[in-house]
Amino acid sequence: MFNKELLKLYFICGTTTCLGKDLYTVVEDALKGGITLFQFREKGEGALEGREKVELAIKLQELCKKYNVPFIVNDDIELALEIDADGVHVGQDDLGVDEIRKLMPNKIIGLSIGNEEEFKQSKVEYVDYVGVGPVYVTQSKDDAGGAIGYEGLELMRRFLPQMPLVAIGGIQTQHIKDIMKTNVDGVSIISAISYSDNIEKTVREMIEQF
Ligand code: TZP
Ligand code: MG
Repeated sequence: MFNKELLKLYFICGTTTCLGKDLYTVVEDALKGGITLFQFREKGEGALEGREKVELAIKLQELCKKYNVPFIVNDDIELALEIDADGVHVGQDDLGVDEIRKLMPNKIIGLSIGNEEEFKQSKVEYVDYVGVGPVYVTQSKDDAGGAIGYEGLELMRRFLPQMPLVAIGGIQTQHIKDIMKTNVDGVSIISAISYSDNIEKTVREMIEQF
């Protein structure tokens, strides 16, 4: 059974979304601050590929293990299988979650759903949690759909009353209290954490909002 408490403060990052800082240090500081889940999302221009990507993933996975925080891989099912990651997160255009479930019967599978149409085409019975957004406009994902606001989060909660849900997209510390009123289980964040000058402190302040 997936523990939805893990979704509380879900940090997502890769080498292209941390202003050129050292990703290992960024993740270590976020872990020290108290993130509850980490997703390695290595994509976009200049993203690592091949062995470099695998080796960094293994280092980050070992780091997360030290803090007892599960390590999720974005999109790259092959990588997740190769390093025995705790799970994967995929979007609507990736390999179907029914197929992924066959490949990883006991791992965490997360799926992004942005609107009603995507909800209708999603095989949610195969997933452990759903990422819902973007709540606000975001610079961190080129193909993110339009901002869905709190109404979008509330709508997804009506569609999926029992599903662990995590809000995503443009979320800053000061939004967390209001977002949690929509009955999602947590927030997932890239830039408000990775761009911070004091990541550990920022993460602590976020945790205090719950
Ligand atoms: N999926 C929907 S919005 C988004 C992803 C990966 C980007 C979130 O990044 P940020 O910087 O927290 O807005
Ligand atoms: Mg994807």
